[in-house]
Amino acid sequence: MGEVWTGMLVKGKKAVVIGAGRTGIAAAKVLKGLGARVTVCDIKREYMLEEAIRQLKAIPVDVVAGGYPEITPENTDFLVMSPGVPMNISPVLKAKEYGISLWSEIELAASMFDAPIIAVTGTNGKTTTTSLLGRMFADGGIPTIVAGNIGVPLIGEIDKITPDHVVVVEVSSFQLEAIHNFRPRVGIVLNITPDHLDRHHTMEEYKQAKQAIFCNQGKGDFSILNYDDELVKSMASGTSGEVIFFSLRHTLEKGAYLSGEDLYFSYKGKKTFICSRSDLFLKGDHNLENILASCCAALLMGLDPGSVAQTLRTFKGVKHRLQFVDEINGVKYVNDSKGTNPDASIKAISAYSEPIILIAGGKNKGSDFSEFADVIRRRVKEVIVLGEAAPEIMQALESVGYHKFSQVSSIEQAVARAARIAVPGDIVLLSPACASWDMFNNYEERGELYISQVAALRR
Ligand code: UMA
Repeated sequence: MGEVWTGMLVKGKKAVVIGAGRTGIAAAKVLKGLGARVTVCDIKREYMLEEAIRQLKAIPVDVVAGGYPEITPENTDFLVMSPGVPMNISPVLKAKEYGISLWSEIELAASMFDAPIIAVTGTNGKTTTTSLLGRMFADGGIPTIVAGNIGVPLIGEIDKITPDHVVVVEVSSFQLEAIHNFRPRVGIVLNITPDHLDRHHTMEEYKQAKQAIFCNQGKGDFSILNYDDELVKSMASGTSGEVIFFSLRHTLEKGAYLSGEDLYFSYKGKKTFICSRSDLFLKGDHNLENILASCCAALLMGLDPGSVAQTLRTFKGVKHRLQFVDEINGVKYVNDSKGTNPDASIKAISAYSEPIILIAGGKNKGSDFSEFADVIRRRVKEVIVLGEAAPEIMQALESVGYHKFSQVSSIEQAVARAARIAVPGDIVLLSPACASWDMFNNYEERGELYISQVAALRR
């Protein structure tokens, strides 16, 4: 355990982990390994947690299913929160009342190693940026760990991390909500548009959660911000780290930017050419933002610009994000299951000039669909809606005078209908603008089902 570990010694302590998902299981393993007495609890009933319980019993730790244990100072020394668990549940309120310490998994994990952290947040582009940075450092010959909201709990990776590593972590607003000491060497905020308002309630609260990425930064740390996004730009005054911007529209004295068709990085009076836009494998303005932000972090951490440019020539993006699946009878099928809010799906639609058949819908996270509907009206040939949010999306479409939609009840039906109506030259795009949680455990499951249904069209 690293010297930065300033919290309580874990050995012999009673830890309650909330949530028996990927994070909870990984945290339980580590805490048990460190000698803690661990209880994992989850609101889901036992029959819904069969696989998780099997894994937890094998560690072995205690499990409480179908609710939470009563938290008292006698039975709990500290709580560990999974990201998806909100901060207003009874165990958290009790812990606060009794002064029992409360850890978010990301902060607990970060306190256990000494390697520098590059933390990436924002509404959209986090996963692409995190993956790209991981590739840049690995290509630059630096031992690299990529973890966090990207699907790999950081706490499960700590055994692999040495002080020579660079740790690239995708952090969500959920994870940032519960931090106290988390201090990344480099913090990146890509953009902020409405998302997760069912949990954060207002944009101001959502922004505050994102801004927490900088709250412990100081001398020697870098705060990388999007100059073109007013809300993000305004965070510059709220950090003690060195502010570095990136921009698609402005030439900067300090930061990464696009000038004509070329990408540059300026720092300490020196302007460095990175590469031309045409060299980039990833296309689209939204990806250019992710790329410029990544260049800032990579170059500030000492990577060679030639090596960074080489990665940019070959990096192909991430699964479930505008992922080309197949071309069948002249129709291209694209999986953007990771488009879980209207803004992400608007960007997905905007990435194509071909006629689009869009598959959208799922669980709404408190988003408004009016702008999404307006973009659909202008760019989309037909929409196939599904999931809990289908009525809201259809209503938004009708409000903008768009009627070319139909409703189905599954991804299987959606793909079948899309294949029936598509003509050569069309793109069938799954970009739901919603979370997957009404029908699936996560967006990966939704994307995998889409991919398998597209594959079935060939049979
Ligand atoms: N649970 C409770 N009480 C609650 C809420 C949930 O007991 O009030 C239980 C659930 O019943 C479930 C467990 O908590 O069994 C799930 O915990 P979790 O939601 O934290 O899920 P994990 O599997 O641990 O995955 C989490 C992140 N999930 C969320 O933030 C919702 C994953 O991000 C992340 O990859 C993983 O940790 C590893 O760090 C996913 C995500 O959708 C990709 N993130 C959101 C996004 O990107 O928009 C924020």
